[in-house]
Amino acid sequence: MSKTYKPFTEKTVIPFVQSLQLFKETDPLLCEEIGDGNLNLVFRIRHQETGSSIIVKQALPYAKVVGTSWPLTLDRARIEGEALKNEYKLVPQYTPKVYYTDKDYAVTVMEDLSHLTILRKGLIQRKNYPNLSKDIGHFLAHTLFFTSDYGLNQQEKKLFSSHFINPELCKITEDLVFTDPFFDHDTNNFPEELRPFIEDVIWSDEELKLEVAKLKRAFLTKGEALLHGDLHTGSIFADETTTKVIDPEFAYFGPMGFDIGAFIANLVLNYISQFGHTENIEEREAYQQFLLTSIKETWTTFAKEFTALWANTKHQQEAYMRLPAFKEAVLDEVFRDTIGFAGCKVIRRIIGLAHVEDIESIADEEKKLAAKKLALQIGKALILKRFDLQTMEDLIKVVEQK
Ligand code: SR1
Ligand code: MG
Repeated sequence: MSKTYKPFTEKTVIPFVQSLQLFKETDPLLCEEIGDGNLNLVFRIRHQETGSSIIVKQALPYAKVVGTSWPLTLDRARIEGEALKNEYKLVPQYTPKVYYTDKDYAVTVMEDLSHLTILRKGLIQRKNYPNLSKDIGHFLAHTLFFTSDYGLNQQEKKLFSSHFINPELCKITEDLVFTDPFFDHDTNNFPEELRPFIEDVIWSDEELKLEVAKLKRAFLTKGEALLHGDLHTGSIFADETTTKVIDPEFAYFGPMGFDIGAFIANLVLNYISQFGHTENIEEREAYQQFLLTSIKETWTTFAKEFTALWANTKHQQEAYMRLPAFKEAVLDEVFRDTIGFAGCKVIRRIIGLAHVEDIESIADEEKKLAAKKLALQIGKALILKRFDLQTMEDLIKVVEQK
């Protein structure tokens, strides 16, 4: 029998976690709602004496960032729970442990990662993340390979993909990433001073629109692997040694390059934002170098790991995998998709509904505007030049030369 959904409050969530036996009834518990994302409630419940804590994430039946006028399926909580469990099976070192899920209450109860920092915030503060790119490259290779037809049996993949039919969240991406920013749409959100630049550089460019249409088509039709679906730097917790990926509620079977491109786009956005965050040129350049190296290493780690998994006959699910040229062809296509999707993701964060703190927190208004223009130029170049670039060094040159 289904239970009745109701959004929890800081008070009502406590008896709920007690009923799960995650804490005792007599435990002194403190609860705080800490959700700062666009969609959900996030409660942290902490034992005041032992300090042990858990997270209860609950989906709201609408998009929090807009309000009740934008209804949104609660099924995304089930999808997130299933995606997290799958990721935990494949890459436990990069995944929070899930303790409990409940699709009626649209709840995921999981490990508290508050000892780590949300990566976006750390990058804005120019924190050091020596393991980040290797960790994310590894995360991407394993989650994508083992849910693709190369690492997962064709029958199992087809059946498994039925758990991740995610039409409403995919529609958000289709609109907010691939469509609205490329037209004068009412969901867009940008300062009026930027309008002439957007009209000139983005909206009036038919060649650009054609390439974005092709990338949107890939997002709509290419069910290569189970994606995280929203792998930006706000979906990652990290410190100098540990990296954890959270929030896969946008998970669906899509093109592998979409996840890789999302992560790279957010490093590019942080790179651009650093022009507005510090006057200290040496410090800025050193950090920007770290970001560019991280972009390169994310791809090289992904490609190396993916190649190793592919070469291991124990994992091979597809007859044509024995052709070395086939792997090269697959990786080449993923590379081009990655760059194109990264370009779309950069542009959507400047013109579209949802922005990033990296850019928005630039204090100087002129520098902020300059950063937005630079981001649009880089995003556009990535989309248009994706078939000319051969390596991530070429992509880095595009970012540096704009
Ligand atoms: C209405 S949701 C806006 C954005 O937030 C999420 O993190 C996704 O990126 C989505 O596009
Ligand atoms: Mg999210």
